Amino acid sequence: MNNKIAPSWNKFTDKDVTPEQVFLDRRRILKQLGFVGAGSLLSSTANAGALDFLFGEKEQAAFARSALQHTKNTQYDALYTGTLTPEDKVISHNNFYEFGTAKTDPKRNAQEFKVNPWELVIDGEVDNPIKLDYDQLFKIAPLEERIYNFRCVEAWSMVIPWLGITLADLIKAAKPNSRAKYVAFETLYDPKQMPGQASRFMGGGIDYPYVEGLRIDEAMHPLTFVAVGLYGKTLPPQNGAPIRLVVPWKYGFKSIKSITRIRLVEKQPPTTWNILASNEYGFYANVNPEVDHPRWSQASERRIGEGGILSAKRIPTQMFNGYADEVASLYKGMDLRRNY
Ligand SMILES: Nc1nc2c(c(=O)[nH]1)N[C@H]1C(S)=C(S)[C@@H](COP(=O)(O)O)O[C@H]1N2
Ligand SMILES: [Mo]
Repeated sequence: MNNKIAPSWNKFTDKDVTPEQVFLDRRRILKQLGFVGAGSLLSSTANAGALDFLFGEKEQAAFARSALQHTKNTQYDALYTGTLTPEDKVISHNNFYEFGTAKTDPKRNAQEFKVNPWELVIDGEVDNPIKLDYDQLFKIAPLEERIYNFRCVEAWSMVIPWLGITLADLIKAAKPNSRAKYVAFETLYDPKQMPGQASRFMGGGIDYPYVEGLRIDEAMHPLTFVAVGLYGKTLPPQNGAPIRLVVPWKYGFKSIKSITRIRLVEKQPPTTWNILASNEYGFYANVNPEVDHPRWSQASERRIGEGGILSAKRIPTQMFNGYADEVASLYKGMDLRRNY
């Protein structure tokens, strides 16, 4: 469809130093200038106005996150590599093209995003189609914390403590029937709130809404997670509030954010990055160090938040992102070079 438009992340491959490595955090600048201490300065309109040269108005209206009750599921802890990525990195280095294509855009542009009220519909090949409102998203099953490796196709990675439930628990509530062979996901479509949907340039040439899909056995796998939080609190909008997918053995673009619809279907559904550049991004998108992206190697990755300014600490990328023992059997007999 849009094969002639080069995906915007051409410009943002791992060769680039991320802006947050180069610029001091603005809060820290404020601190150094003596503005911050109590944090109360920012609630005064007069002072906030005086600080506009450092803080955009939107950044002053920081999205409120709530603590979430949860238990820790340590079952998969042996599979993550290295140490947790600091929270401030997880919530400031993002891909969420609905809010802009640069890594710092989502945090800057999403702070006023409204997640409540929300409606998530689960329908299609199911016996019990359901609609969940905002509060119900947190009550389908007890919330667990799971620490997972997270690997973007651009060859950067993080280790993130997510809060959520299995996708299987969510989907079972709708009672899929025997024709349900795939699961199709859709992100909210709301150009008034999502500037990348209102401008083809700002949105990286994607035809919105962003869509993703899984085979039913991938969707029902116990590793496949839907997150409603991270680091103990509800998700910030830049990470996909109020609810997003997390498939730890696949490249990050499969982990669709701010989901409004989950549809059980018979046929393999279209997926956003495959539509944009089918020779570069497949339906499966399993992390595989032996199958390079046409324009860069997938053999290693850069850990966000490790290695300090300008030093690009790289670690080897693992087959299925470290989850091969859990998921390799799903792909038995498949040619992983063809089904990238
Ligand atoms: N709706 C939507 N979901 C999305 C994206 C996006 O642009 N829009 N980007 C994907 C990509 S490429 C990655 S790497 C992850 C990034 O998740 P994070 O910002 O929470 O690290 O979100 C994925 N989900
Ligand atoms: Mo990504």
